[in-house]
Amino acid sequence: MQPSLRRVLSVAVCIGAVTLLAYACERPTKQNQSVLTGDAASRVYVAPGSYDEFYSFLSGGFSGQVAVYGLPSGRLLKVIPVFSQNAENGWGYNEETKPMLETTFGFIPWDDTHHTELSMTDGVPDGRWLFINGNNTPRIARIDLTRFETEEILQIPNAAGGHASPFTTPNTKYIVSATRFSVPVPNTDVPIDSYKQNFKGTLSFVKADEPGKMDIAFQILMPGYNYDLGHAGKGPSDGWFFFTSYNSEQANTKLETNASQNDKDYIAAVNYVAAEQCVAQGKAKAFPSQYMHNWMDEASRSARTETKTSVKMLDPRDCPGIVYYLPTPKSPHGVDVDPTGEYIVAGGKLASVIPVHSFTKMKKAIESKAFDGELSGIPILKYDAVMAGEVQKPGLGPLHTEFDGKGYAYTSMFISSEVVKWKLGTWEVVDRIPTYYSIGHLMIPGGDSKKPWGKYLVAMNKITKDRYLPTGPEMFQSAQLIDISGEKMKLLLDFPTIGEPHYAQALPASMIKDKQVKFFELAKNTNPGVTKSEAAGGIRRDGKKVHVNMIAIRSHFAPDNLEGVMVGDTVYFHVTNIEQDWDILHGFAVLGATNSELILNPGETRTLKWVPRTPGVYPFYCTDFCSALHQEMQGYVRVSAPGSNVKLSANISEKAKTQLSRAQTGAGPSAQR
Ligand code: RUQ
Ligand code: CUA
Repeated sequence: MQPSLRRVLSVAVCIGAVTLLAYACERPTKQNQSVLTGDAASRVYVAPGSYDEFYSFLSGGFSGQVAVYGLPSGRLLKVIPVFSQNAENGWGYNEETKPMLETTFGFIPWDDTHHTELSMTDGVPDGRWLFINGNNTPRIARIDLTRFETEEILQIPNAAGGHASPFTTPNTKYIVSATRFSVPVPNTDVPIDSYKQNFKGTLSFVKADEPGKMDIAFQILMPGYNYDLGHAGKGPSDGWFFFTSYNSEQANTKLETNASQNDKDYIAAVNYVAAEQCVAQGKAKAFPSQYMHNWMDEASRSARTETKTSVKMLDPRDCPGIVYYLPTPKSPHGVDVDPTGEYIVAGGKLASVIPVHSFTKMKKAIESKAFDGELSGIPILKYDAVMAGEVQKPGLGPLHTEFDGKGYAYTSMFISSEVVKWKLGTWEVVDRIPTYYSIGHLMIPGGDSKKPWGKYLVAMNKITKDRYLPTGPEMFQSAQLIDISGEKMKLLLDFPTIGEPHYAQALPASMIKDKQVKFFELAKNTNPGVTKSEAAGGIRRDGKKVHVNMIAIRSHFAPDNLEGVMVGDTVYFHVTNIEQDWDILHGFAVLGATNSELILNPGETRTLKWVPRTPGVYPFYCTDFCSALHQEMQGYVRVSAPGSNVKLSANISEKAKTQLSRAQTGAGPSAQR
């Protein structure tokens, strides 16, 4: 849900909901609350020093990042910078990470992250990677879960609004991305009202099983609708992918009304195994497309970037049998496949029921050609031939569904602000619980996989209103933890969240907590600016560029006095944290720098670019309180007027002198240079 729509709808929503469904936007009564509080407190209490049971990964929405919370406590463990520059640790500001944010549109310091997705093996989260989409400038990022850092970003060409992304196939062979906004493909200058003739959608299948090697395997050219969300089949439906679409009206203005005309829009069911075969048979066309691929080189911890120039584009007309349309009521949003792989659940934002399709019926309907015509060469299956059932009177505004692995489904109802629990197969509603307020996504750990850990559910709410101490016109979004272990859902905890979380993923902490990298090995650091010992530090001029090689260790920088820099120079501080110990970080900041600080992981080199404008003496210091003498961890750079004859020099510490003389007499480990 976009912020503007969110804001417009929110008011209507809560007013509407209060009158329509009195329980929806009410606060619990005092009495209720204390009963709830007593029991709930013990369920979410994680004693100081103890660990949470689950890691949960919430998208940061318009913050562009991912936030990691422990469950059940709701404690914020980390913000992982992805698509937005992060001044807190220099992501996207230092020279090593800037290339990660390069695109064919240039350097982009921000994006809107919507959906987190854990890598899977045989349809179950395996704890290797977390993927996240950039919605505004379509991209997919891979985060390595041994270090909680973004390691790779792939741009998606021929698309705009990478919303139906980054959902995975059961073995993470592919991650998908589909166009939210159809655009001319290739994008050219045409009248906007030529939408119906010129605008197209694309479904991208991205090869994802090898770190550092993400690439577009192929794209499928689709009618110009808005593609919204997707989920892979599993078990019997393995090999298929399902994407919701809306705006089958192909409106290009006032979509609010114009794209809500048709009674049904479509879920596109894609047989990607058949598509792969068509590609192998040469039925895809080489389609000139510029897009960038950025990745972290492991040894230098520096980003690399390459520009690709072509994709393989498949037109369903050239490859019959790869896409079918499942008619689905009223502008469907989410599409979720149950753990058995048989049921495909749609969230028709404006529908009065939750429609569920059957994969078995879909296969039969395809065999018996139970079609209702076709669109751009894509057969439309008959609604009655594919429908498994409809959940009646679920509430208002169904968006997303997750599963507990015990035969129940849980759907978020945006307009009536509640989670509705219903039974797969009988389609009866068995329980409902209000959320505060206007729930978007919901998440059960593993709840989109073959084996959900169906103990908790997290509701991610768009509107917080009166739930926390007020903080001016804008309140944080909020998450609510709900116990789903029993027959009745129980609200346990509220916690505020950064940005606007859309989707989330979670897994048991035991799967990844002992695999964490504690520091990077200095001996293996191949960053061209690395300094591996105090004696190796120094300063070097290369025309108007000055390179400083410096180490950081408790509690000093070496060298720490630099002279001979002139106005007109560009200075690169290559700082290496030579600590080899867990969680011992240093920072680096210099007076007047127009970017952020550096934060240095142990064993890592980071480079700060600095252009001094006036002569003077400029201090630098460590920004991360690392030791008792952290406040002593500082130094100076002297900057002279252009053409000055101050000699370029870097002081050398006593320790470095000893290291050097030992090296000269062969009495110890040699200084590395
Ligand atoms: S979408 S709730 Cu990306 Cu549902 Cu936001
Ligand atoms: Cu190093 Cu503070």
